[in-house]
Amino acid sequence: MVRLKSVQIDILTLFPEMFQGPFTESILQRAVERGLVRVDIHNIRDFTHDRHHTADDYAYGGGAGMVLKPEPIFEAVDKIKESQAPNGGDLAVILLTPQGRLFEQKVAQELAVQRHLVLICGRYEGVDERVREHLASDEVSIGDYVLSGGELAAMVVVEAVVRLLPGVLGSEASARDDSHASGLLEYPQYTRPELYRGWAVPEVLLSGNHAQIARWRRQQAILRTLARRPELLERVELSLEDRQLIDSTRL
Ligand code: 6GU
Repeated sequence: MVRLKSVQIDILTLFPEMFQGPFTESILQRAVERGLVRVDIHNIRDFTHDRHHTADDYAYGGGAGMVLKPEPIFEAVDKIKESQAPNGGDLAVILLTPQGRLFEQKVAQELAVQRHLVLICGRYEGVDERVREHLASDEVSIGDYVLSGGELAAMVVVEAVVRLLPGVLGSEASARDDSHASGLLEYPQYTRPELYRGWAVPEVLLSGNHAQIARWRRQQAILRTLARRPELLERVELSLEDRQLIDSTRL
């Protein structure tokens, strides 16, 4: 068996407790136990030096809302760089912010080849601009809606990235066939019973004809994507047969 090098993920947050539940469940926990990934949560407040552990302050120029101070964030990343560097010291520092680039499967795949990720959870009101300019190598948002902080976004990123790491999922095929992995939504899935409340499983899936099943699934994935997320089709490589199927729905 090939020994897979573990991926290191460090998360900087003001609310470390938020990560307790989600990170001790299911796939992620298993990946950690198998040594495929290591996740360390750091409290930004631990890198403050004043008596009150001040992590935020008023905005210069005025206005409502507090701004995360740069010093504790820079110092936390410095310490991570010093004490770790287990993977050659190359690390991607990602700021979670609604201003970031949209997190899509493509971005998850990009991050999944990194050996060391540092995720900084911003707060909605703001992070000192020098963090973005001089510390973060990337900024990511999980969608066009407002969260109070980057914590849930960081969990989303970790979940999406970790399941792409080699050895994490039971079968490599299940990640490959996922909705969005191919650029298409996933085809319909059925399990037993064959007939439930009068609703039957499509005949083709019981046929044992693997070529026909693959063809049906491709068609279903295309039709479903066309119906629900037509804009996704523009980015997918389509065969002549795929195009004919799409054209036939437009008649
Ligand atoms: Cl990464 N942070 C916050 N605060 N809100 C968001 C987000 C991130 N992504 C979508 N909304």
